[in-house]
Amino acid sequence: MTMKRELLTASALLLIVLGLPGAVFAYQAARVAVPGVRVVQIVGSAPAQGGWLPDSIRVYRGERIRLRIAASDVVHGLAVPGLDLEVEEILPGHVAEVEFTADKVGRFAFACTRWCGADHWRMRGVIEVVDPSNPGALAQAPAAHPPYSQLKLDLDAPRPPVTLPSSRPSAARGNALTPVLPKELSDRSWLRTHSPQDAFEVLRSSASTPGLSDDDLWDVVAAVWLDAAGPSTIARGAELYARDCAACHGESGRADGPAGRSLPGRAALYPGEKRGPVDFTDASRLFSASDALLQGKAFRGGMGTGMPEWGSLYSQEDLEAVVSYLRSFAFDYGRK
Ligand code: HEC
Ligand SMILES: [Cu+2]
Repeated sequence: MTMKRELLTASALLLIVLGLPGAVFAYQAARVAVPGVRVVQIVGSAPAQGGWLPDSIRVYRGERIRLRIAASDVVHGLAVPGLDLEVEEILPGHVAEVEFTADKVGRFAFACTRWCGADHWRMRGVIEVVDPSNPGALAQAPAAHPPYSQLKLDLDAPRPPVTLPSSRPSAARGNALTPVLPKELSDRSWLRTHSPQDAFEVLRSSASTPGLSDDDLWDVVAAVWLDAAGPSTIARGAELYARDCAACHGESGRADGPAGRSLPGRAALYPGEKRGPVDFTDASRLFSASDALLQGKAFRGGMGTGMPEWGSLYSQEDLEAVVSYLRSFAFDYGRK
């Protein structure tokens, strides 16, 4: 017993003797500039006050960079998805730091991740990593070929009409019907490139679903969509949606977010169409669009409608996740 206590005291002493100078050195190391590390200061303010300053940062490949980020007004967050960097919280009056090695050449968009005012989504900037042996050449972003451009989809074309269900299609009811599915509906790539209306039509003309009403078939379509996305993708999409989309499209997808109200919306493209964001519970619109098309809209943005582009910030996986989540506004996936 005493033996053990003595050992504990001795090791505590040892920790103090060794640990104290270590702590002091660490403190000093944090205060003097570390050779080989370039410090870049950024100050964030809500977009109406100027956004990020600077919003364009140029570094050389191979440099070790320390971002020192301050907030001048309210809480901001900063993410550089292409460099896998994120600072979740930048409190006014504090300095947040993050360090990285600029190991790949390119243009990497960054954005605020905290709701900081009506124009929050405009709070963006870019870090350009240039090749030190050819600094004059503009860094080339790796070309993105999202599915919609490979498929040559016209994102703004009028859509075919939808056979409207009488209520929100329920995945649970669809699963309970246990239909034998035509082969298209168990093919992921078919599902990604076709609309729910296309799937409905395949089911309706299939010999394997006799006796099912149109509403039953819609329930089956909801079940198929839920199954193809999977719960973890939808959960990831829900996080992205809450962070980046709900401000305009609304928490329940009904286009009633505070930042969306005064936007031109589709009226900017076609006179007579609705102003403001798209209502994701609107089956007559959402069921005639494929996931690839909706991902394309989110990738490219809305050509003067007020819908931001997300292609510079989102990976293809992010786009898939957020679109699989926004399907749950028109399909009942069993959430509250
Ligand atoms: C600043 C407000 C705003 C934000 C933030 C916003 N949107 Fe939009 N969104 C709009 C507006 C306005 C439209 C209508 C214009 C259009 O359809 O081209 C729209 C349309 C869309 C459409 C087209 C739907 C259709 O049927 O064609 C999709 C998909 C979409 N948004 C997805 C998203 C996603 C995903 C996010 C978050 C990552 C997001 N939006 C964030 C304003 C916004
Ligand atoms: Cu912000």
